[in-house]
Amino acid sequence: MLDKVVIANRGEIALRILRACHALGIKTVAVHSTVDRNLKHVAMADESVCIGPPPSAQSYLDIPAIIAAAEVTDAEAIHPGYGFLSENADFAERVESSGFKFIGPTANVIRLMGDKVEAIKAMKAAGVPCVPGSGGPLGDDAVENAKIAKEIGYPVIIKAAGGGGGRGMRVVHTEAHLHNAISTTKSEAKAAFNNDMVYMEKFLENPRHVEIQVLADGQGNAIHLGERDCSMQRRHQKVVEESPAPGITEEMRAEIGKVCVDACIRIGYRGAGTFEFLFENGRFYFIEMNTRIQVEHPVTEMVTGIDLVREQLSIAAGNKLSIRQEDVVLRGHSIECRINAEDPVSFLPSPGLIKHFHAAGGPGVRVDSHIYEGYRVPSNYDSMIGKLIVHGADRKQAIDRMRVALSEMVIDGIKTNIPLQQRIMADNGFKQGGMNIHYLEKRLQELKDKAIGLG
Ligand code: MV4
Repeated sequence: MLDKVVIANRGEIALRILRACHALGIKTVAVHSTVDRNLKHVAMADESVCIGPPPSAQSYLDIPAIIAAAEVTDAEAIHPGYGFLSENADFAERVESSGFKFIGPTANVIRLMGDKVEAIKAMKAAGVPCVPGSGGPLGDDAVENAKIAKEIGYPVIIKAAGGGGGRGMRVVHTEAHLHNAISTTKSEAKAAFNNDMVYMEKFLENPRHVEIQVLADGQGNAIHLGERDCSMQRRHQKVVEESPAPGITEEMRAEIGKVCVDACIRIGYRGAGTFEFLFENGRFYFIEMNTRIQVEHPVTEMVTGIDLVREQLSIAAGNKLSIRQEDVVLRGHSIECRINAEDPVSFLPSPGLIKHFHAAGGPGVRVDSHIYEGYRVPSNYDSMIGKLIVHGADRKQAIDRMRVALSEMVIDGIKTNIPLQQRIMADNGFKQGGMNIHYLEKRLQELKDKAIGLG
């Protein structure tokens, strides 16, 4: 097993990684910005290093500072968590060339998946079902582009190759708007990602977001751990996630799961990863792959009983996968509610001092959070302050447990989205399950228009 790990992240995921390390007897190094010196995992870590001022660019994104922290503490590996440097191929490369293990895939695989055009090409070649599209970057020939769009059929979506996660996209409904949409997306992509490459896909109007979790050891072995439904989102920020996805049969899961596993082996994938699909009319369409541990990984852990961060650490230590596909059994249903320090109506961030905190508890209830009474939520980072995760024998029991858990949770001093989550748990569409990616935003708009409650 690894000897000592630098946790190159903050908040709840830094704490999650620290717990997995300590359970395996791995020593931990917390790196933190000045404003984060009171983070819970910093107090619990074997060692800590302050790497810079509050702005992420000068701390959690400062590659030399993080590598220097690994050097001075004589660490063996670096875990990037999610966000920050987690999908930065140059970071992975510099970690490895400095003699440390990067807890994730190789830099080349991160780079491949970071270029959405190349990622789709690789997945298509591996037999993964993709959205009908241009199959490559768009050129400057307006006539040729119009021909591609006509073949795909309107509406189409123009996406930046360097984008992902909802950044740099534009929907086009008619040929009259195509040329302008391509030009605008290109110049925005150039400014945002320093890469003006764009591609075209058929725009799916009412899909669900369903993603497949995989684990691979980079030694020819890979497994899938079923799917998560992440359709409950607002402005590309997931709000509620669950596993299994309502309506996905065992046969569908086994089929798409095997496709993802075969693709992992084909591209030499290593570590935990996620295949993101749009799911519409009973079919899966690959859109992108995430090469990191994700925020919503706990719902998969709850239904499989597999500790994903432990597996990441084991794979990075050079061990072969110890779990066979036939040993992966999905049991019951799990739901995660993200808890954000924000106004539940305006969604504006609400940083500040936490005056009282009581965590929810009881059977099948898990709280992944770094907050405590007296902790001050800084304004410099993402507003997510934790996740409430429940498990139940079935979806109905999971919703019931979440409803009770949300009502037990006390976070005083700042505003949180707990009231919003309570309304979602009581909403008829959510209770039915299988709502599409537009459902929450539509419901919130109705709420504004009519000033009525969800449900
Ligand atoms: C799409 C799509 C419809 N058709 N691609 C947004 C995030 C990025 N990962 C891909 N996204 C989308 N791609 C095609 N061909 C709709 C979205 C989309 C979306 C996807 C997943 C979750 C939430 C979303 C919200 C708006 C749009």
